[in-house]
Amino acid sequence: FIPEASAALLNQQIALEAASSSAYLAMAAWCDQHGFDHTAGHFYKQSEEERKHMLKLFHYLSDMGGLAVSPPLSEVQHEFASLRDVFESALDHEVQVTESINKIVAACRKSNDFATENFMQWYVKEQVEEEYIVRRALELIDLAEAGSLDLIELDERLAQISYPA
Ligand code: OFO
Repeated sequence: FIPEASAALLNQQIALEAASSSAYLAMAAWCDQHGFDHTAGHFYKQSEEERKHMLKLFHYLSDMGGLAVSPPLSEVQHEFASLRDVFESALDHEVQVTESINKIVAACRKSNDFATENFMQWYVKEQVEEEYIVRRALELIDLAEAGSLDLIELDERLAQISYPA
């Protein structure tokens, strides 16, 4: 059993994760086109991850007896002014996702939906990692702009960032 209100929030989150997957696919294409092959690889991987995040929610909602909705395709941004612009957009996006997840957790607490709250804790932790990776990417871009890294090195380093567990 899942409360209606939780089911509606999870369907919104499913749509947001699907939008993340599409947004990162477009960022991968931009990076590919501008010679940042390794960074493109990072975004292709990220796009797949977001689809997994979406499916995890989708299965949870279905398994709890709710109706999971396959989200319609939304508008996707394909043009970026620079690599910095790509990562700044990615950070804005991740912060929006974090806020949405926090809202779901708060709503679950209020309605005593502890099962969904517990399920959503995985996403709370995941967002800490995802935001870290994009912030670290922006720091590396700062270093490149200050002349400490060339663009080839930057491209390689961007694809190697991992969360310090
Ligand atoms: Fe699904 O974590 Fe990013 O958006």
